[in-house]
Amino acid sequence: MTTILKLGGSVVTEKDEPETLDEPALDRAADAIGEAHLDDLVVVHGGGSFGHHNAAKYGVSAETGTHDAVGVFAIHAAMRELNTAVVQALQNRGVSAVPVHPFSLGHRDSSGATTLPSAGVERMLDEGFVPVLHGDVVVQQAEGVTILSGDEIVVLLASALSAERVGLCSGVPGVFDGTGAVIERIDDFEAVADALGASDATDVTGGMAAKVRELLNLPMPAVVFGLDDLDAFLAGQTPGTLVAGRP
Ligand code: IP8
Repeated sequence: MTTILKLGGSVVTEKDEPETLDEPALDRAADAIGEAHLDDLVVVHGGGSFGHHNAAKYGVSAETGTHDAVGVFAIHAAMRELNTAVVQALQNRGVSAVPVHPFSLGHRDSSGATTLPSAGVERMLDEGFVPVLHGDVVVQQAEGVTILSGDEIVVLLASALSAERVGLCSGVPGVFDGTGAVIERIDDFEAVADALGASDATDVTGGMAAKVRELLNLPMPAVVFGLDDLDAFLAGQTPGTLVAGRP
């Protein structure tokens, strides 16, 4: 049974401090993953203060690209640094984590449709590894390079690998409604659109609203929850918000 777990950038980094890890949070996440001993686990992590500050600095977003190789490398290098920290935290708990860098794999056409070959990730799973991917830069026709969010990677891989379980460990305990309560289940974007405000920190890929939109495109349900509920998710429970997908 394949599980895809995204660790949000706001979970594993100090989102408002450029290129700063949230080490206690990363340790907690890595402890939970290490203790769960899941077979067929793919981890994807977001950009947090490593990706988004650099993307903003070089004026790159999911839609607006750059041909400035220095900027491309700065964003990618920061994400590799964060990826190394995540892989090492997992390896320290005995998890067979290995890095996978989407910039070297994927590409986009001029409409923004992304191709991300998954055969290598599948082979890694077959060989007992835990691939750890990350939000990254991606080459895009007519734009140079744009941002590929970890959420989009989750959606692409969940479909390609026919994942049974998809979880997004976020900086909040689920998707909030207008009153600040966690919405238990979302079937349709319009029903919750008003309640989903923009992210409060620099986030070039759109915060919770974009996350929910992406997840509603999945052929399987996905679960959005906070770090306190990571153990529960890995144990097979459905904490936080269930986003129904389009089975
Ligand atoms: O935090 C964005 O990934 P996300 C990655 O999953 C970069 O949206 C490079 C900003």
